Amino acid sequence: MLRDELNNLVRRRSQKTVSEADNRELYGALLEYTKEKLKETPVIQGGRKLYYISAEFLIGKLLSNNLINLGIYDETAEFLKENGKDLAHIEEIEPEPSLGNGGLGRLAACFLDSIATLGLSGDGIGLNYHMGLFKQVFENRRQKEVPNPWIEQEGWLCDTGISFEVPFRDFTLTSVLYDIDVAGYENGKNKLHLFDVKGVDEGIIQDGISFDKKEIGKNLTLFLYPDDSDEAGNLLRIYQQYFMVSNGAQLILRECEEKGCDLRKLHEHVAVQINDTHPSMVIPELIRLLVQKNIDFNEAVEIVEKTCAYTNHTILAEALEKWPVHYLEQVAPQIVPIIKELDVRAKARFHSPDVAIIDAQNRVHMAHMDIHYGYSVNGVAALHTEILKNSELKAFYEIYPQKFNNKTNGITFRRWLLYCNPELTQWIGRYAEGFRKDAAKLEQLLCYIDNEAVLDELLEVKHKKKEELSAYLEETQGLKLNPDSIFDIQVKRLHEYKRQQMNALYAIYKYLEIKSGKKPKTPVTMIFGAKAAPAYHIAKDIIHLILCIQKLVENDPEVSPYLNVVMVENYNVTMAEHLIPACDISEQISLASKEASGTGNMKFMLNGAVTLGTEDGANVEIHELVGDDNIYIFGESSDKVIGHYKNYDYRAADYYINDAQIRELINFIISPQMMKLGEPYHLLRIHAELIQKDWFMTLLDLKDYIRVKDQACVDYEDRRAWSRKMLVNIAKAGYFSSDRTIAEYNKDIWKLK
Ligand code: 26Q
Repeated sequence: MLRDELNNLVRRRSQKTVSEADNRELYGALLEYTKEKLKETPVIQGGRKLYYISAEFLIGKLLSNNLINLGIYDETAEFLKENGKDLAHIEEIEPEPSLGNGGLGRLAACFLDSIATLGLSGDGIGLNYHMGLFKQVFENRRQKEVPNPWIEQEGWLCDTGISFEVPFRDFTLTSVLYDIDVAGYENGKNKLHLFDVKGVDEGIIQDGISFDKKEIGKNLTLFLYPDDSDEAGNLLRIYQQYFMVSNGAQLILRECEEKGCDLRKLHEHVAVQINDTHPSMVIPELIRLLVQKNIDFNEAVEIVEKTCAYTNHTILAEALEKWPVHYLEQVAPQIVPIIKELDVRAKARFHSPDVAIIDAQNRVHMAHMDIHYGYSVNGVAALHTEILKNSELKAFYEIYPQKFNNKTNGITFRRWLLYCNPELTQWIGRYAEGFRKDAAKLEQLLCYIDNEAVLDELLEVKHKKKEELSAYLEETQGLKLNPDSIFDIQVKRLHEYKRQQMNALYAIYKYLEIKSGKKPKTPVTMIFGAKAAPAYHIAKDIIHLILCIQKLVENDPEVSPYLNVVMVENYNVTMAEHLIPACDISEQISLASKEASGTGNMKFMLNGAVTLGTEDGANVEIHELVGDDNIYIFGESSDKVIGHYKNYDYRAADYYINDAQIRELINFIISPQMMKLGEPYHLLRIHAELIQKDWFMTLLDLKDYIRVKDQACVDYEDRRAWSRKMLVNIAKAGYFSSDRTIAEYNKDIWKLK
């Protein structure tokens, strides 16, 4: 069947046989074929329907993912192979949409996969950014941003013909709705709804990713979160958010009415999950639309309260959205009186300024609106939720204890195991049953903890993935890696709290060690991958620092046989799929209390990497699951760190002055050799930052980090013992399946069926 259909399709599209067709032609045929199969897949039906609203859906490439979920991946790959073709090469043709920044967006994509896989009725609502997030290129060892156009003539987007009017203060925009089918793993399908603006104009992009921020009708869906460092950028962000939620709310009400539901009972038919505060305006917008439909204001508020639930992803103050009322008035004045009324009611009930929606400076605290007027508030890892309850949102926890709950994040094992690591999947399949549908079954692997033959096979799988990664990076980025070295990987958005700078200081330490004659038994390859927000200057300086160290090591024949430092360009989902299976040491080194959860940590664990991390986010739960022997923990506890912030008693300069080793590493940043390779202005700035500010306490944990990381490298030498650690990590990773996470959301919050 599949073979005949594909043969015919290729012939019809390109008048060629499969073996004659090139990869682009084959990609086109596979896309069309898969879309047809998706069309035939039944839409999941159910009682209550979930709408997961999110400004980001970092979905990654979709071809293989869809083939896997439709149950036709193996047959397709085999058929292509018979014709001398390689599916891995064909899928390289597919552009990767970058509709997310990082963790929060990727989580939304994993959730859609699991919602459909569990057979729950739930759609995503978001925006169709034409250029997504920027594409990162390196020039003179610095990050430059260029657009990432990903929408092609033929792609996964389906024009629905649905459109809505969205009223702004000065004009009204018409939307167009594109859908992407989301197939569950051997189950029915849901949809990802991406709204776009009718008159969006890619022609207004000037050099790099700059464009006229005032032409809202032309720029609204051009980029994901363009520069929020100036007023025009902030306003555009509010335009995007309101456009998303107004369209979303109109779609939700329309679907409800089409089903013949009574809007007064909206909450019985609909659950809206608000992914961080970016979609929070959906609350006043739903109220506004219900009132427009002749529902009394009080009743509308009650309905919405029973419909909306909020997920918090951060405790970083600068990422908690607080919009000045006059910004909202400029963009969508129609929701301002509603927000004001919600604020008046909240203030009448609770007098503490800590829980006000509108503060004394006339700013709207989006999270506060969500908590007062939603029925659930959740954090994304156990520690994170505790911090929310005990400090960050303490005042709210005191008034609404019943609303608070934890939902530890998860990842879809279809993409992060079955797809990206078929070799490991096969190995698991020899020793465990049923893990594809029930991730907890991975624990069966523990029976083989002392089986040397099984442990050696696991090492072989890892080595094969390291060879594959080396070949891939050489081919795509011209990087040369030694697959016999330890692969130590830190890939995630660049942020000071994630402390890539601490890892860079380790690279300097290792470089100086080797220079002084202390050579590691096994060479070490340190791999970085990270994008920095365009206006985040210190983050860009850290990238510059890493790229300079890369060059320094590369140029030094005394060091380069033992140490290799590489930063991959344009780290994205596709790159992650290549890197993660090849990793030995997973770097999860955020300052304790700052990383809400992390999800890369889970992907690495699942692929047999051992975590080197702080007791932060979901690392805490990984630690509990695998035990002390199968993880490397270092650094100050979150309680202590929170104490330092409270007491203002951390001074980086003290560490610099009092510790000769720390001083040596920091000063190396501005050594003559580094200044020759890099731009003095930027190296001086990061040097000064680390001594004078170091807001995320790099120097606090640096020595402990070096100690524990060196220990991990020593332990790596005992290959069997290391393999045992790998096995335990894989066996215990089942808890981090997003299927488990979604089952919990459904049981505690959505109650869909
Ligand atoms: C806010 C205001 C103005 C401009 C931009 C933003 C903004 C944009 C993106 C704020 C936050 C984000 C993204 C946050 C994010 O990705 N958080 C991560 O979410 C993951 C999933 O829960 C967690 O695992 C990570 O720990 C958390 O950092």
